[in-house]
Amino acid sequence: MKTAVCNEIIVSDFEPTPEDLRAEFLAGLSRRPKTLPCKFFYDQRGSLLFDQICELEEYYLTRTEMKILRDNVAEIAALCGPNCLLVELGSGSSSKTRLLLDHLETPVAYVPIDISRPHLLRAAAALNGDYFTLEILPVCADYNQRLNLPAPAKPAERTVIFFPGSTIGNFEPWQAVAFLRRLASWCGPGDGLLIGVDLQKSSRLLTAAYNDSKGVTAAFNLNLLRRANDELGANFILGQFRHRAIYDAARGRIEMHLVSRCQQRVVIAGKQIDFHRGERLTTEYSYKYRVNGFCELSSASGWQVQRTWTDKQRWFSVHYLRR
Ligand code: AVJ
Repeated sequence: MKTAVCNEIIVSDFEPTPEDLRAEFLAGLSRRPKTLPCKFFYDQRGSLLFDQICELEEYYLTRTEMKILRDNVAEIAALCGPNCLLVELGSGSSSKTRLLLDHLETPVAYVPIDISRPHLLRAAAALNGDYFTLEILPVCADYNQRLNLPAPAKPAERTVIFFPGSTIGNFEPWQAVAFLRRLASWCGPGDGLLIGVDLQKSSRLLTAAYNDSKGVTAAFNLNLLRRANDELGANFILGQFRHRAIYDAARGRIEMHLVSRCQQRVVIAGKQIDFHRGERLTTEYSYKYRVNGFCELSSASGWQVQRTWTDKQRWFSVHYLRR
C-alpha cells in the first residue's frame, strides 16, 4: 500500500490499477451473458453523474434514505454512542455523513473508503475544513479487496460502519451474506453497522428510478464504455449501445444492461469482442429486499438487528446491526 499526504490529510491508497481494470473488463466480457463490474462506474465523471442521479425526481432512494436518517438521527447517535470510529463504504461526496457527524457524540475519527480517488480527496478536504477536531483517514480502495483500516490517533469506544445508499443491493444475495460476514470480521463484539436497504415496490416506480427522463442514468451506464475507450484503448462507439433497466420481480432485482444496437466488433486491450444485434451487456444488479428478508440475511451473516427504520410509504429501510 502507498500513502500520500494531501492537504495535510493522509490517504491510504489501494486504488485499482489500470491492470486491475483491464483484467476485470476482459474477464467480464468473456462471460455469457457479457458483464462489466458496476464498481467501475465510479471514476471522476461517473461519480459526478451518480451525484446527479441522486438529485433526480425519479430516483427516490437518496432523499427517502436521507429523510429516514434525519427523522431518527438522535436514536442513531445514541446507538453509535460516544467516541466512535465511523467507517463509510463508498463514501462518494460524504453528504449523508455530515448529518451523522453533526449528531454523534465526540466521534474519534472518520474513515471514508471510496474507489474514486479525486472524489474521495475532494470530500475529505471539504470535511476537514468543516470539522477541524475530527481526524479524517481516507482510504482509496475497492472495498471488496483485502485492505487494512487505518488506526485513529485516539482509541475508539466502538467502530460503526456506515453503508448507505442500498449499495448492498449490488451484490447477489449470497455475495451479500459473504460481504456482511467479512464486515463482521473487521469488527469486535458490540460494534455496529448502519446500512441502507431499498425495498421491493411496484415495478413502475422501480423501473422509472433507473430509466430517468433526463437520461442521466443512461449516461452513467454508458460511461463504462467511455472509460474502456479512455483507459484501455477500446473503440466502443457509444451511440451503438442503448441503456436499458428492467425489474425482475421474481428475483426482486433491477438489471441494468447496455444493449448492442447492431452486429459489431469491438477491440479492447488488444482483444476482439463481437456483439450481435440486441445482445446485452449486464452492468449492474440492484436487489430490492423485504424488511424481513433483509433481517434474516443479516442474522445469517454474524449481525444482530437492533433497530429498523422505514419511511411512511415503506420504500426504503435503514438498519442498525450489532456485531
Ligand atoms: C448506489 C449502487 C445503490 O443501485 O441504485 C443508480 C447505483 N445505478 N442508478 C443503485 C445506481 C443506477 C445505485 N447504488
